[in-house]
Amino acid sequence: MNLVKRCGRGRTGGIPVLLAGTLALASTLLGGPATAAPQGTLHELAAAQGKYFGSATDNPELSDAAYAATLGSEFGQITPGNSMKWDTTEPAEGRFDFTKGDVITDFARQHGQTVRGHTLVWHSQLPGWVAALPSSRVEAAMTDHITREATHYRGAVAAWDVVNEPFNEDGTFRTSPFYSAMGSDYIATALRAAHAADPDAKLYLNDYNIEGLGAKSDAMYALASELIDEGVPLDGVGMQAHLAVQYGFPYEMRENMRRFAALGLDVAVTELDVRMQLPADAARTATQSSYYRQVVEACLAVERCVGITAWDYTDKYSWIPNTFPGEGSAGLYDENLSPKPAYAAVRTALGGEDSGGEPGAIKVRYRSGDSSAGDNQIKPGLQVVNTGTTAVSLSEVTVRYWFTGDNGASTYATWCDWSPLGCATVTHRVAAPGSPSAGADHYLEVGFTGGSLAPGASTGEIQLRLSKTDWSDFDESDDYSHGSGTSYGDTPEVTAYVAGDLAWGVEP
Ligand code: 9MR
Repeated sequence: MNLVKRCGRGRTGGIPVLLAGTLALASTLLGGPATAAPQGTLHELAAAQGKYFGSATDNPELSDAAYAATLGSEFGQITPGNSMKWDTTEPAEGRFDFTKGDVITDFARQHGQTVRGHTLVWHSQLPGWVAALPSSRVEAAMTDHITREATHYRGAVAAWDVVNEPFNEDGTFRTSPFYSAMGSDYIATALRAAHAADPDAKLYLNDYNIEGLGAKSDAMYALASELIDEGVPLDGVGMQAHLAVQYGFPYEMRENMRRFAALGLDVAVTELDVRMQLPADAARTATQSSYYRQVVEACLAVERCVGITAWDYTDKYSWIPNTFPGEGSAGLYDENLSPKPAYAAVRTALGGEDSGGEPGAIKVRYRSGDSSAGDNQIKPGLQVVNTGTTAVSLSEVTVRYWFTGDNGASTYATWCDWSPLGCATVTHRVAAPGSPSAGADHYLEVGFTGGSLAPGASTGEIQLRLSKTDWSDFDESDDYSHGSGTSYGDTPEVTAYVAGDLAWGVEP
């Protein structure tokens, strides 16, 4: 059941914003524990934070009942991947066909979703007749196209990608029939025509590789500033966010969003996916989850970021394998429509529980690898086990083994002697808590550079070792986490954390 009622068009991007805090309130009214993370769909979780969470879709996919069910229930916003593009809506000059787009807006209406219209002016998926026009006729053709389409969808489309992908990678304007005919003025002309046709729609410029700071986003920033100065109707900038694990996360995404917001613009993540080289392995999957999480965190951190749209939500209908041979697995759901670790990461980032119930359900098993509790080394053996029903991203997991330094140097050396994951993926260091407690004035902190732990899976034994740099002896017998058992057992005195939150054990 959808607990949240949608209100009318909100200030934020013209996309109806769900009542922030409604979920928290409902949970309190229903007697839920005050600390419990909210349940709900991705969109409900986003809406509780004043954002939407949406997905692209396309007409052929809607006949897939299982696909359509999740599209209709989990997402509060949809974008037609193809059905509102020029080649579909005006395949021949003056012959308009809105049939496919209407199917999308009908679906949205039936499911209480908002629609981002995509896209009015784009160099691609442009019918041949536009490119064949003499320059002198391009402006009229463009304004006519915009006027007819934006008028048709008035009231059904909350925000338009008026101009899509106007820039080259180096920040110069991309050549297109529109640029060739009108220079960069075509952008202001297009925005004015869209505003005249639908004064209530929020009007966006949309592009890829503008998520981080860089030459291309600088160009978009300069263009947006200029349009605003000239009083051109521009409401927002769409960052497509077609990310890839092999290319790194966009540089300073949050800061980049903030500078557009400071111009008085909304920002939307419009086409999010995170592709990888196939086959997907644990490390790539974990990196993907972390990219999805970081996008959500960036959007949550910037008030004018109105929402996020996945392009599309499932690998079953992703555009990636056709365009990037050998790459894929870019979506939140797999080809069988099952949520992937990235889905859990997004839920968690939105403030929800993962679908396993417990946020990052893990436990630690420990044994002492030490024959003597009074020598100059401590040798814990640790295993982290996923006790939940969804994968846990190991890069978010840390484990603390608590001990006392006793007398002698207070600097330490640490080693990973063996791990089936490879010691290169295991990080280790000694740190001191803010205030020492009995048996615990230091802890050995163990982490992971990447990887993913499937439900029920264990990291296997990680053999660790630490000493003081002056090699003086320890007295381990009073250490909080120390045990003398030489076979593995669940050990709450060795604590574990997911994304910094205590997930296992009892701290000293
Ligand atoms: O998802 C769309 C895919 O089905 C089409 O084949 C493709 C053709 O260019 O366009 C895809 O969507 C694009 C979007 O309109 C603009 N940004 C890039 C997207 C991926 O190509």
